Amino acid sequence: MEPFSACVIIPVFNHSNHIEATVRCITELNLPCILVNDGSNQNCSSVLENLTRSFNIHLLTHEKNQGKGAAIFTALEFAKQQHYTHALQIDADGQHNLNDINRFLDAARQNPLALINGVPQYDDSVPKSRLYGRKISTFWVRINTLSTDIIDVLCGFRVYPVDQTLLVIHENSIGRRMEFDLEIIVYLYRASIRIINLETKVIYPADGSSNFDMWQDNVRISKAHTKHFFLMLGELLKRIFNR
Ligand SMILES: Nc1nc2c(ncn2[C@@H]2O[C@H](COP(=O)(O)OP(=O)(O)OP(=O)(O)O)[C@@H](O)[C@H]2O)c(=O)[nH]1
Ligand SMILES: [Mg+2]
Repeated sequence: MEPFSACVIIPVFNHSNHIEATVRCITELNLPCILVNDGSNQNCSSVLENLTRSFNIHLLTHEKNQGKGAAIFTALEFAKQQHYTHALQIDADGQHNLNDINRFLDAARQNPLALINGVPQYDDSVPKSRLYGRKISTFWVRINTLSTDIIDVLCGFRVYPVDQTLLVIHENSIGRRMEFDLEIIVYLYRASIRIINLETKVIYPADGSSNFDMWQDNVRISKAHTKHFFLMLGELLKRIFNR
């Protein structure tokens, strides 16, 4: 069996308030850390540059903003070049529970071919609109996979098996913005990758900011659900006619 070698990947777009604490924690855990500056503004870019002086991290840069999915793709390609077998994805905005990093990596170590998927446990800080949006997404994913195997599709805290994930990205047309999180997990499921759901606390820090565009990102997410609905329908019909 291939040896297990994990890194942490962080897509960053204009999130500078919590990134230092996140990077500090990851490096204290002795984990390699790959940041992708996805065309951030001057202030955030300077904060990220400064981090490379204080910590032993990799900083990759998109000159122009390309989207969260594009940033994760860049990070995964780099992780593969560096021979990491697994990549733990975490957001830059301080929403995720750093104390869960080792628990998620342990699960990946024990199940190296699976995707370890974060299932958010919110406190009262969560905006209601985001909570309802998630419920709708979960409903559609259950229909589109004809299963209840995926408990949440939008959580940015998860561990990818690098080779399997890149293969699925190369073989399919996957959105490069916020719809990436949901599309990649559905495509991995369709490629028979086991999904292991683990609960993790997610908060909305008082000084946090979201780049989630309630209109455009929700339209992208709805389009992705519609696409996967028809893919599911096509496969269902194929199965019925091939009987
Ligand atoms: N929205 C957005 N985020 C990006 C982009 N590129 C990288 N990111 C990073 O992706 C992560 C998630 O972004 P957020 O704006 O917090 O979106 P979210 O966590 O899904 O939404 P909230 O639940 O409202 O916080 C953060 O680490 C961002 O810095 C991009 O083009 N757009
Ligand atoms: Mg966020």
